[in-house]
Amino acid sequence: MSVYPIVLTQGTFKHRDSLNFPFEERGLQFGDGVYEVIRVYQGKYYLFNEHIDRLYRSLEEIKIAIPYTKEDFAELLLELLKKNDMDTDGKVYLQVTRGSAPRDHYFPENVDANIYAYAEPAARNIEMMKTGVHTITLPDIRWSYCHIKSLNLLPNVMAKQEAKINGSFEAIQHKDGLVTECSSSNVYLVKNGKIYTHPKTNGILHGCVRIAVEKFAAGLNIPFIEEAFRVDDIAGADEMFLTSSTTEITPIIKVDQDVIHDGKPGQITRKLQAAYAADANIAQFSEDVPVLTSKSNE
Ligand code: PSZ
Repeated sequence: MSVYPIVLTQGTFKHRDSLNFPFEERGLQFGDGVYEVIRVYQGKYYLFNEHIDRLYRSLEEIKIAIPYTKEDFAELLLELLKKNDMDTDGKVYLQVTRGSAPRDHYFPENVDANIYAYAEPAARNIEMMKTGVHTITLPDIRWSYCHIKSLNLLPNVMAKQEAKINGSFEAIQHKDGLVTECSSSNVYLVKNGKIYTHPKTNGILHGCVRIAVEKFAAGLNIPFIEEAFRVDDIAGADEMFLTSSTTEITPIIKVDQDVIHDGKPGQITRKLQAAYAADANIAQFSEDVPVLTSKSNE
């Protein structure tokens, strides 16, 4: 199955085939909107409030008003899973644009935002999380408001495709030699028992999994340092990993020509993966670290 049949649109539920937005649509013509991707495990949202909070921050930044409180929207998104009897691992994509109106750069007046959300199955990529991934480095050519989860993903798409062409999973982006984030994930470097990652400025998306990782690190007494590392630091890294709602915590074992930690995921990465699984109440897959209970990282 691709997408579950019932989708949420403008506050009501419809069959996915009956959705039709006009071609004069702000999201389509200007990328004038924002989105979220929320992880679902066994039919239950993970880091749900974090995603809702970020959605509302993004909307506020680009001045789109929607007729729902956070609680209303959360209720609708919960209903979406119920209407589809969703009980698998999956994800929900949701998008809000400034609406449908004749093409004009000025914001249209008295036009409703277009809102839709749909659910789809998505298995955890256990193999990738076990073995780790290869990455490349690229200059970060994006705009100055990367904390907004904007629909304008052209630079991200170009970077991700460049990674693929080079036989890699992701592209690590950098500005003036300082690492910001990957094309669709946050990135971290471990050195001497400490985790380093870019501070939560406008230069990166403030990842929901990153919030969780910071919490796990605190529970494990691992220093979490919000300081950008340099591309030059990568060759000497003890471990590296990336995070996103679908890749969870994935080890990075190669960056360009540099092999990280002999090409094997490191112990801190493994501990964080175990903490994630305990927190999300999902299967542990790593045998080389003790299984944590959810209590142990509270
Ligand atoms: O399924 C997918 O392809 C997904 S699910 C989430 C993402 C991709 N990306 C989120 C993201 C991002 O696009 C950028 C530029 N930086 C960081 C992240 C991680 O955000 P969270 O942890 O909220 O998913």
